[in-house]
Amino acid sequence: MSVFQSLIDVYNNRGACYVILIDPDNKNDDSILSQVEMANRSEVDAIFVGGSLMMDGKSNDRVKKIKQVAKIPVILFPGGVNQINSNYDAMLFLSLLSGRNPHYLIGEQVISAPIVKDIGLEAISTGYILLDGGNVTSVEFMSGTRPIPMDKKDIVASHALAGQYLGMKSIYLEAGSGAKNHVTEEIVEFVSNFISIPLIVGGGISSPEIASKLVKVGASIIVIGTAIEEKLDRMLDFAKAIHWKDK
Ligand code: 1GP
Repeated sequence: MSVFQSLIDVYNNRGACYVILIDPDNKNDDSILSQVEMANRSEVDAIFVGGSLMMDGKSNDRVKKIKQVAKIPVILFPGGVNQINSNYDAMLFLSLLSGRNPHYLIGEQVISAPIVKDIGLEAISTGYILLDGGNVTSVEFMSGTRPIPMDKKDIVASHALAGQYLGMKSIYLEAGSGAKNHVTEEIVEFVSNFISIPLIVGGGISSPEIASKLVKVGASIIVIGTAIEEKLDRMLDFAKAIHWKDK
């Protein structure tokens, strides 16, 4: 079974899928393995690994360690083509649909595609939509693209539907890591009713209560990074909120 299918099975059975984001940068060197061990014990369904910038050359070694310890799929959430390697179970094959920078719409993808084929990595085609979470995010700065204002739900939904019609397998609504404002319930509900492919939602989801509201209005996969980075014991609370159909 593909990694993507395993995620679909989880949200079909449990209401939504729970993913944590780990940044394999040197700032997290001491905490990475404890995050993975806690994820193994906390009903996390998959680990996204990625970041906009790596400050040393050891990120691939850290990914290898994550993969050795993880009992759940490890999925690359790439900040760039340089992060692709064979230690992952799959990758989000992203196109930054909300931007008008051709390099992030198709340029990086053309460079990556032959490498992904050579490695044999499962590519999960994903339309990536950046929303304005109230602060300038790394993605906005690094990609040179503007986020969509949070009150423009028609524009957000149109981008998502364009991604679906282009044949993408999922849509990622991103407020940015550490965002002040997460993607609103109103947008999640509107977009999830507008499209018929899975909806990944992340950025600034700071509590299980917020996660619970977002899954109930249609988020298929919730991504949590910052909120559990320094409070590993909250991981299970998020799991209970996200797997909302569990008895
Ligand atoms: C970023 O959606 C993820 O791409 C996670 O964001 O770190 O704010 O949880 P946070």
